Amino acid sequence: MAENNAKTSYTAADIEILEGLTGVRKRPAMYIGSTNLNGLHHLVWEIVDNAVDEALSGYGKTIVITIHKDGSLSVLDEGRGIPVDMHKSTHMPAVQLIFSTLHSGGKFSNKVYTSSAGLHGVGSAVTNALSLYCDVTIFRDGKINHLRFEDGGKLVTPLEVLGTTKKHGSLIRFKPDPKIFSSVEFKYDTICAHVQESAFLLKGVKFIVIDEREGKKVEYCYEEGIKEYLSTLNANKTPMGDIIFFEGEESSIKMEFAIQYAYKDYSETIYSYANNVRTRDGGTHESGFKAGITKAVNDYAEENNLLKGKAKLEGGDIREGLTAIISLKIPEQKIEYEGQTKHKLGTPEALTIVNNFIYTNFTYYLNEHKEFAVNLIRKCVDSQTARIAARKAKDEARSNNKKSKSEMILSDKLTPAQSKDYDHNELFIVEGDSAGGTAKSGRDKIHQAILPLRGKPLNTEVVTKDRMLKNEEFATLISTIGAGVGEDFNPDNSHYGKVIIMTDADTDGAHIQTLLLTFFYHYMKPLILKGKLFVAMPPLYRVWKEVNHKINYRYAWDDVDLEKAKKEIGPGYKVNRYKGLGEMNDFQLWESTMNPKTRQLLKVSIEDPLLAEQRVNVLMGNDTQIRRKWVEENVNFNEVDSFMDEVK
Ligand code: TSJ
Repeated sequence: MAENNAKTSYTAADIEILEGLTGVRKRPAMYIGSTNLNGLHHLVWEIVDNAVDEALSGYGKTIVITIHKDGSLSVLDEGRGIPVDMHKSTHMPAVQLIFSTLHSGGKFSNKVYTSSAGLHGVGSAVTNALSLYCDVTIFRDGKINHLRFEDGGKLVTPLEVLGTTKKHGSLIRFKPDPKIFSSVEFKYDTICAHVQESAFLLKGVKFIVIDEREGKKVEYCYEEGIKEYLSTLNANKTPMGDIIFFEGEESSIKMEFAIQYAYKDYSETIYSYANNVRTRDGGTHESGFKAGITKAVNDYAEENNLLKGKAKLEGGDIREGLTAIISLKIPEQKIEYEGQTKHKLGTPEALTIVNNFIYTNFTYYLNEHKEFAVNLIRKCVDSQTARIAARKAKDEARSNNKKSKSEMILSDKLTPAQSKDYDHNELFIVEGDSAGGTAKSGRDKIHQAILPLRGKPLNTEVVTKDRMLKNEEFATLISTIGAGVGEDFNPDNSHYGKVIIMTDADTDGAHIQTLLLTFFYHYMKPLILKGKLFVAMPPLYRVWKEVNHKINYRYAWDDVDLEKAKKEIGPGYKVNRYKGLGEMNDFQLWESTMNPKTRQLLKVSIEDPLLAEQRVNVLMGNDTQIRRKWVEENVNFNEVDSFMDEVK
């Protein structure tokens, strides 16, 4: 309406805004991490998070996410509607500012607990800046308000009132710009997995995901929240006792815990969250949780004379077979993270609060459930006994200084590192003997070991554990890493701080990578969870030019990078294309792919535990039809998608 868009001339604010959004388009990765599929979906999370925040504040119980046929995506909530009132100094409606200025979020909200999933804390403006269009409809105060941006955030339809309504809420529809992203195809499965995780954490909020391209639709709504999350994770296990659930609040920190033990399970699975964002590397809340459980179990065992003269239980003894979900809501001003990313909670208060809370409540629970308590302590003592026996056997093997049979097999294949500083050693699993040879002469002999692989590894998804163990390649790999396998695998015993898969950048290489990842996922999952498994990124090109008998050169990792490299080297450049690792000489392989100072590595992560399980089964299982369909729909080997996570 006229009075709402009475702007006729450019102001300083307009110019600032324009520059802000242009900046996002110039350096999108700074705001969304990357311009691959991960980055594309960041746009979605950024928008959805706003709707989630509104629901978290108590407004609106349903959020609808729709992938439209034109490649756009919309998010609809039933909240109060984004404010449309005029902002004083800029003479712009608040909603317009929200979509056109960076970091404006805080100015318009006084929320206490906000989710902040975006790695870089970016705003709706970033999504707008990276879209062909962004269409905003707000149902508020009985009116349907509308405005529209096009071509990277240019306002083409100022705020107008389209009619009246009894509804309230916000509807945002945007279409990502293919000039920015390597792919603009939203993935239904990726969106579902993320949304399901949010739904587990937001008790009672209903999420609907619709894919109009293929007529698919799913609803996620969990009245029981993280309890249902845990029962989904443990669906295929043999539980020991019920799901234990605690919730409480202390100094404005709200906490929820779901805990369950399982028989025949020796792994420890803890998923922790702060303000609905996964804290993948744990932090103070997780440490407090572990300390609380350890003390509660030890005190109980001692008071009831269940240890019978044995030593105190270690934390690890108590956590074998444990699955737990920890969810904390921490007020904005108290939230702190460790490191650059938001993967590790740093808030010191969370440690003591959680520790005391868990100690008190778990102690109470044990006293109220004697049978469970006795079973649990028996299981812990078994773990303790096994741990002590394993340590003893290892010490003996070491003092005998004899090589075991498996160690002898590996000795002629493995080129070991000279250092015994395991944490700083790196194992390169290399495709093919010839690349293995190059890697052997190019490596840092002190800290890098090379294990060449011949041919395609066995598909461990479709064979039994016995057959896998008889396979020479895997037997060698297991003894090389030296930390056991399957239930007995202990990442703390790994002979390498980093295990790096290095294959050619072609489809065969990608297949080998997948087969190895499948193996690690099934038999050495804790290695992945501890962030010790990586994929090397060999460059695809080397751009060079001779100037005054000197060669200037630079490697390039993809086609976009290649264009940059050509510009940097300047007219007269020549390009080598590497079809495989074998086409590089030892120095080139070292400086481009192996040297920690110059290489690019991808850390393998299990972004979403539920989806990862599903994916591995679909991709590697026996049902070739499902598999082919999945591969056709999802696999893009030119691109690193959410199965992995970029580090350097
Ligand atoms: F729908 C959506 F998910 F796409 C989306 C919803 C996207 C964006 C960018 C924002 C929202 C959104 C924002 N939903 N609800 C709100 N609420 C507010 O911005 C709001 C409403 C009222 C008040 C108030 O104090 O009256 C304050 C705020 C922050």
